[in-house]
Amino acid sequence: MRRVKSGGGWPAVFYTFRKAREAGGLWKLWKAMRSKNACKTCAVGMGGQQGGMVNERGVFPEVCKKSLQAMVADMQGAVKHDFFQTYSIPQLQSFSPRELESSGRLTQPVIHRRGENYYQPISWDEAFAKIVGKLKAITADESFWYFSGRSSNEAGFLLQVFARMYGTNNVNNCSYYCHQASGVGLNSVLGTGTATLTLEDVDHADLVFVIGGNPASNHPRLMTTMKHIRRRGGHVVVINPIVETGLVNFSVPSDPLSLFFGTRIASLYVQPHIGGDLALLTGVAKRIVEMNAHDEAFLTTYCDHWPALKANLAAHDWNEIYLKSGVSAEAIDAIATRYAAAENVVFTWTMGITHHTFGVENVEAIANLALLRGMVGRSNAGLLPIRGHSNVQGIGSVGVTPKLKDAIFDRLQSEFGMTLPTTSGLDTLACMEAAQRRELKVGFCLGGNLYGSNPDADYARNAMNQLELLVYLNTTLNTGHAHGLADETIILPVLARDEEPQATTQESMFNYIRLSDGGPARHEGPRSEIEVIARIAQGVLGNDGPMNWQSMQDTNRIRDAISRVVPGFDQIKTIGATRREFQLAGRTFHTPHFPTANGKAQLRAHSLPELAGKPGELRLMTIRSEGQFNTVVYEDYDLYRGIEGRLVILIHPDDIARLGLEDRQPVVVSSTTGTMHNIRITAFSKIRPGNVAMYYPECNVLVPRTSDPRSRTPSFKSIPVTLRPELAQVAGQTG
Ligand SMILES: Nc1nc2c(c(=O)[nH]1)N[C@H]1C(S)=C(S)[C@@H](COP(=O)(O)OP(=O)(O)OC[C@H]3O[C@@H](n4cnc5c(=O)[nH]c(N)nc54)[C@H](O)[C@@H]3O)O[C@H]1N2
Ligand SMILES: Nc1nc2c(c(=O)[nH]1)N[C@H]1C(S)=C(S)[C@@H](COP(=O)(O)OP(=O)(O)OC[C@H]3O[C@@H](n4cnc5c(=O)[nH]c(N)nc54)[C@H](O)[C@@H]3O)O[C@H]1N2
Ligand SMILES: [Mo]
Repeated sequence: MRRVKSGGGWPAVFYTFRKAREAGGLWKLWKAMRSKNACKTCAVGMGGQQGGMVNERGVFPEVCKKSLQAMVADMQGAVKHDFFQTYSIPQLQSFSPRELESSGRLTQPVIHRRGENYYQPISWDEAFAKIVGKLKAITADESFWYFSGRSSNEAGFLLQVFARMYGTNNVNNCSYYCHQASGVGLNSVLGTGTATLTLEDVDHADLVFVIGGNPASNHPRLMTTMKHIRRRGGHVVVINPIVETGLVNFSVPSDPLSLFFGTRIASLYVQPHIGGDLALLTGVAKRIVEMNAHDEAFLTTYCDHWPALKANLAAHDWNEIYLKSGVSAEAIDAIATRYAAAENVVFTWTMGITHHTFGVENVEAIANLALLRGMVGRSNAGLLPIRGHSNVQGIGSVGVTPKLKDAIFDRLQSEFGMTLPTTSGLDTLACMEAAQRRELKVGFCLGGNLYGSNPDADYARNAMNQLELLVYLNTTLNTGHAHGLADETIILPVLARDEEPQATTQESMFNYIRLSDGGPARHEGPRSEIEVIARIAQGVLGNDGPMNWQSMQDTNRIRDAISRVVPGFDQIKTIGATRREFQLAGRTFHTPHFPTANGKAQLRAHSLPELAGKPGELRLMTIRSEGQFNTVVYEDYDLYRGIEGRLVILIHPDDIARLGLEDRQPVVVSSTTGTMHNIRITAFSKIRPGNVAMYYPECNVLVPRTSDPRSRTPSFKSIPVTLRPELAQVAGQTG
């Protein structure tokens, strides 16, 4: 396959037409894309009341391949009526993520009982009775509640409140495998867990750092912002062990000039080793102080612990910094010089920062670096974790975390007269481990693919197998439905956001609340997530307690409750009537006063971690291709990296030669956790030697359950691995 020379561009345009055919015509797809619903893919956020493809600054058209993929997937036909009689569990297990996703929309509740070979249809009433009966028969702490980030604030709030009233804090979301380190790190420094700025601030920046992410693939709409910044003479500094094509040059499809000629994105591209960021960020901070380019007045007035950080930076040895970051003195100097010359600087980061055992420290180091020059707490500058799922931030805001924020906890008790559990509750990884130990009996998954997103895939399968009942609310089939099976497994088909009978809300990574109108159901069968949750809650707790679950099927009532308990959400109460979308109060910091105990930012000093791996080992990062959305794989090729196939290992030609291997040769990849056979060596000169990459979720058998002690996020990006040639070639065997 020919490698494209820039991201976006004509391939994205042609892709639109191809996808339109699948969706039943361009007009049909256009109408769906323009409906007043928040975009379904990443958390950059667009759509809502201004109509699809419009961002929060009113700019149109904003569209990316991902949103088309997600939309067309929801617009596909129903799973064939004899599908579950035709394909046995072993056959479903042999399906690829792509084959499962494209089997069609789920429309009929189905159940699988251990020992049987097939899923069987089950009526909604029978399914509800079974779930309610089981929940009544166990104690609440024998259950866990996992949420993905696509569901609405209303569904998220309703389900977490139900789980707590039922009696457990085993409530968590996919964030524990994603940006949890950002929340913890930002809170430790600033007392707030989300972006400190608005989209408009980013548009005015003259320097943007893009650290540990590939927004050209994963948040393509941000590339328009980068394009504007470059055109205005601003700069973009990328820190990434892979030179990502789309971060070097990107053709913004909605801009003719950019479409034809491409736009240069990175002004400076620095390739650290995987896990080298903490050393690198520390080095840049050290250099800034050496250059006397820091803002002493800001640091002493608005921050605590400046003397400690200053001493810590001075004490770090330069050679240790070069060694542990993999970055030269010249490159560190170049970054510091650019930073020192800029006036309005925005720091963005993604999974390359959070997916480490020191993810929280990484985030704190970014915050330190920003504070060093007073780039937090004013307009046109600040900190921006680039969030994943379209409503993952909202789900967290409305209380989907094991420990509720004190304010939410107190108000739920005082406003509704509830008595809530005070146990600490289990995070996502802890739930898997408790399930493995048979301490849990029931799992309930609001969307997502808990099995597919887990480290140590064999362990995850086994843990889920220990459960007595697993309930999935999903729109389409995924690998979890084939592998993550309990004694009884029930799949309930639900409506997508733009098919909801009532309006719902979502929160973007800029803390902006959007209203989605919903729309006509595309299929008969799927039900609203809210209706399903309320029905189960009503069955378990009845309607006479502090919450009348029957009446809570009305999203206006849910929003009323959210406005009464979640700080900053007052305006959500009336959004159904006013249709006025809004910026959450208390989240944007345009003055240097932070919600910490004394209002000052808390600088944090760090020691530098060793790079993962012993001599002879390679460091593996597990990443997304351009053609997938998390565990849902739409295409087997990775357009911008020019990679065909997914059972491959991306490795630098120097490493191939050093190991005496050859391009395209099948190898065995081993980690402390697992082994994969028949992985194709794929020469990839854009990756920093010593580091390798493989595609998630297929490679999750290799990922250990090692996690960051502070955020409990698995170390998905720094896995020591070894390679050896595949001797006896076993066709198709990968596990
Ligand atoms: N198309 C598409 N869009 C998506 C998703 C998707 O699957 N597909 N998923 C959504 C979700 S939930 C999320 S969380 C985001 C994920 O968005 P990203 O974080 O951009 O996705 P990953 O593929 O995990 O990207 C990892 C990037 O970090 C780099 N990296 C790896 N290790 C390190 C390191 O140690 N240091 C540094 N500096 N860089 C490193 C890799 O080279 C790669 O470019 O995207 C969201 N948007
Ligand atoms: N090795 C490795 N593992 C990783 C990562 C990595 O980089 N490397 N990344 C991690 C990250 S960042 C994340 S966020 C997790 C992803 O974890 P999850 O969010 O659990 O997984 P997804 O693959 O996004 O979930 C896809 C499923 O969501 C369902 N779905 C889609 N829309 C809706 C809807 O509107 N309602 C409902 N109820 N269901 C819907 C579909 O059925 C689809 O099959 O994976 C993590 N795992
Ligand atoms: Mo994510």
